[in-house]
Amino acid sequence: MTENHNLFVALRQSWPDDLDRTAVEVVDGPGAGLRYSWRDLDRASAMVANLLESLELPARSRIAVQAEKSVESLILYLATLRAGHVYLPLNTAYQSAEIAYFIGDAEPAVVVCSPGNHGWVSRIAFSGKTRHVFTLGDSRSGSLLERAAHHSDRHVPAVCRADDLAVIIYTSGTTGRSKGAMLSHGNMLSNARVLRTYWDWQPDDVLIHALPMFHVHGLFVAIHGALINGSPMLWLNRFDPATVVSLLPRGTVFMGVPTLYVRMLEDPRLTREQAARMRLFISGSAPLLIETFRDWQQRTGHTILERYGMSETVMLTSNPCLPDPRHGGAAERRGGTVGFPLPGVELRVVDDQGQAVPTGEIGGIQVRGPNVFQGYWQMPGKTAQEFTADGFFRTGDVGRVDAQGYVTIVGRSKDLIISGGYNVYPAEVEGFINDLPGVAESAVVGVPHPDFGEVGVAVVIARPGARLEPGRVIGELRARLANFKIPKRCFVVSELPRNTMGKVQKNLLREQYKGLFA
Ligand code: MLC
Ligand code: AMP
Repeated sequence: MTENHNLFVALRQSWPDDLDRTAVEVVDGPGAGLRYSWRDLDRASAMVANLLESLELPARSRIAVQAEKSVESLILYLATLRAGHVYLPLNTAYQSAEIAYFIGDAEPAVVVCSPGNHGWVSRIAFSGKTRHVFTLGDSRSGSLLERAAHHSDRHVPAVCRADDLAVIIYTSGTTGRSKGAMLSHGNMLSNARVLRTYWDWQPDDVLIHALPMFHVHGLFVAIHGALINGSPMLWLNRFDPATVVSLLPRGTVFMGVPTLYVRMLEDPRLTREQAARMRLFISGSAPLLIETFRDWQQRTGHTILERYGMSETVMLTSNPCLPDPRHGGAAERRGGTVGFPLPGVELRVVDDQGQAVPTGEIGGIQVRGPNVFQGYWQMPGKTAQEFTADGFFRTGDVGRVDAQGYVTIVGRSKDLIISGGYNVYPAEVEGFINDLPGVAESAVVGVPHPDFGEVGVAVVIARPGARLEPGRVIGELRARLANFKIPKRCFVVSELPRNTMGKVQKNLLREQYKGLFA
């Protein structure tokens, strides 16, 4: 018989024998207090999978989802895997121009959106190749669940190969065009299995889940971690530092981007006693400042474990949870580093000619392994460019590996701002600014920010004779772009610094504005 590599099957195998135990307890929002058992997840995902099958979609159809975080959206994710289709999560902050691009590019057969957005989302979807638009609210409302209610709660998972697509995650592009990173069932399963061992998941672990579920961190690292270990989750639809701090005595594992740790440190109730039952705090998606790492250690007695990954590769490196025999039993979680390449991940640091640099020297990070994606959706040229002849993926991150094997990220060769754990590509924002009336040119740069780590600042030149108000520029962008991409400040200037080739010197702008939010 063919082996089934469907990720859902592997996750499901790890659930407890007693399916009536709690799998998810909702802590906030309209469903606060609700408990979902493992049986509930199983039955409800079967019903939604049967609904998807009743639509008689072509195999591996894209199911695009822009819905508020809820346990039902988790169920929809599991149902999509079960039915062998391809899940395409979209940030709830995306506005219509962004959604129109993703739907036009991915051509999903099904779009699921919040009830409040149904009007404009369905207009976009039906003007393309989408045949079905369902709604899903955060209070168990909407047409998706209404329709699923008529379907059986038993379902045999679709048979998938390891390299069959399971998910497409859009990552913004350096040229402004977003690229859909295609991840297979095998990519995600290999990573989930490695992390289960490397982070020493325990039978009695309880995950506090407070991240959004439309990106790799909240969806794959956190949810797969709990589901492949059969561990329950304390579920927050929105991150709130006070709520997480109050939950610490009931949890054992927490995952966050650095902003979450910065905000929790501001809560005076964060103490050693409060965090005494916790086993593991994990940080990633953006650099964790050494001050945050130390403050956390001092306040809670716990050493945050920092790890590094990306949408195209899921997780790549991690500080050790247990002594790592591959590195002489090193057990230290070293602040400022992202730890060791995970078992099975090959990582090398190269110079501009692609030659490996000596230990400790800085260069471009390249990676290879079973976790590395299948390529960019419908961009074979771009995909080919990002891989070396021997199959390593060029991450666009710049770093070094020390003599003990610890990897440190020192920067990025890609022009990328990471704000509160979300990626913002300056070229995309500049494109929108340049389209505004009265704008001749613009440059967007990232500057340090105490809460978000880094935020965008726009520097704009007006057309001759035009008068530009910084506040108006920002106001116009709000209607067009996801809120986290909006520059926090805008300056109208008469010229931009340029090098002899005429290229804008963004390093000088970064230097000039670096103290804005100090
Ligand atoms: C919100 N705002 C942001 C922002 N989030 N500004 C810059 N950067 C951000 N990340 C702004 C809004 O525009 C708004 O501004 C104001 O803050 C309040 O919005 P909000 O939605 O109420 O914010 P809040 O709920 O406080 O959200 C902050 C946050 C959120 C940190 C909780 O951004 C978050 O959940 N980040 C996690 C991102 C994540 O999961 N990344 C993983 C990527 S995967 P205004 O002006 O409109 O009031 C990846 C791979 C890997 O990178 O390795 O993991
Ligand atoms: P994304 O495209 O959203 O998956 O973002 C991936 C990028 O986030 C990586 O290429 C890195 O630049 C960055 N990143 C992830 N984790 C870390 C980390 N621990 N430290 C520094 N940068 C990180």
